[in-house]
Amino acid sequence: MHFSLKCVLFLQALSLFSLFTQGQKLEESMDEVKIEVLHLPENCSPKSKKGDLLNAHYDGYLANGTKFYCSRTQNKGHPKWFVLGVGQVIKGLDIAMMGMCSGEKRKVTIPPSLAYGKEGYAQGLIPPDTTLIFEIELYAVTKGPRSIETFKQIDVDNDKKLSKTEINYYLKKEFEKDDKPRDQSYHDSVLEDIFKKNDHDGDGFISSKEYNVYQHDEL
Ligand SMILES: [Ca+2]
Ligand SMILES: [Ca+2]
Repeated sequence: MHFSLKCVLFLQALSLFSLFTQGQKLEESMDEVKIEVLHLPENCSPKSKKGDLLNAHYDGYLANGTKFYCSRTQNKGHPKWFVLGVGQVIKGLDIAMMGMCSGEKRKVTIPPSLAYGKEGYAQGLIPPDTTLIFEIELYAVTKGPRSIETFKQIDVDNDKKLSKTEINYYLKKEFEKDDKPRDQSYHDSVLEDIFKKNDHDGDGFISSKEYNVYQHDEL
């Protein structure tokens, strides 16, 4: 199969990425993620921790060098946003991206038990028992969307629920912090995505209960 086709197929499958990893039974394993730091900025802080919202590009390779994933070809080349340590990505990536700062680059090797295990993924694109290698470039480490500090910060009128206006304003400020310009349509799609995933009762607000699904902070 031609590489680019493979990539497209995988990207389609990848939209199920978070779904797939949620509820996935991880086997107990002593296998470890191997981390090589390729670039470390002089000022390396803050360092990422569980619950932080990260913005990163990453390329994925099989051990034989075949590239199976490329975040740069997805979503108009915008780096991906995800919450660290909550199963939005495979277990190995959650481990591999801890303690990482903005601007840092890592090459990480993830054993099958912390990736797609015995079953593999995407109809053989990732075969069973495959070790995966990712090259990661981290652009931003921000306080996670699920921290109590962040909730209070977003909830400007202090009514214990987040309106679209409040979140829109917060996102705008966050995006202004890094100097990579983003167009309005990207901004809108992030906002829409946030409500689709979090406003479970559909009332147009994200309540503290809806917000705090990972419960690593008490509201
Ligand atoms: Ca509010
Ligand atoms: Ca709601």
